[in-house]
Amino acid sequence: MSTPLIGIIMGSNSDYPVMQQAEQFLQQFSIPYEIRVVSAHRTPDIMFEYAENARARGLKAIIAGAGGAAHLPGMVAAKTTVPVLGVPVPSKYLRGEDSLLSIVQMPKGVPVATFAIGEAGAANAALFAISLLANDNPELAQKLADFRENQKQSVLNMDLPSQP
Ligand code: RP5
Repeated sequence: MSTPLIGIIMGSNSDYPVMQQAEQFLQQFSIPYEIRVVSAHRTPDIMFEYAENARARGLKAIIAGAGGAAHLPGMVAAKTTVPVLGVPVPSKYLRGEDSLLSIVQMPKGVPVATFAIGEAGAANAALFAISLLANDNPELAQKLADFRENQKQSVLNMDLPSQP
């Protein structure tokens, strides 16, 4: 695989069923990516090293998913100017609302683009990362346009049980 352009990180392998949605979209659009577990509170030094080296390694965006007191995206953003896309992972007791608030309420000056809780957020984070790459890549922009057109067609083809 060529040099990764997008990094997917998550606080635990228990986040993978959600973050897999992001991975699937990067695969579908043939985007070189890497994916790994990086925990803010259990491997803080590795998290900082990952963030500090991200730009020099050629990453164009980092998709960071975490649950609970989800400080991973914010702490990564604190150590890099590569865009960080935060995905709140559903938590056991608060259904991910805690994750969402932890990620979205960044103090002014260090942004984290925050997505929806769960699978939709992971998928949309990947699509957003792809759209960033498409700014400089007309072929990729066309693939995104095709994807949107397919979505449109699937809605136009929707049947309802009571339709005559
Ligand atoms: C966070 O704690 C992870 O992002 C995960 O969502 C949550 C629970 O982690 P595990 O106990 O499943 O490893 O760090």
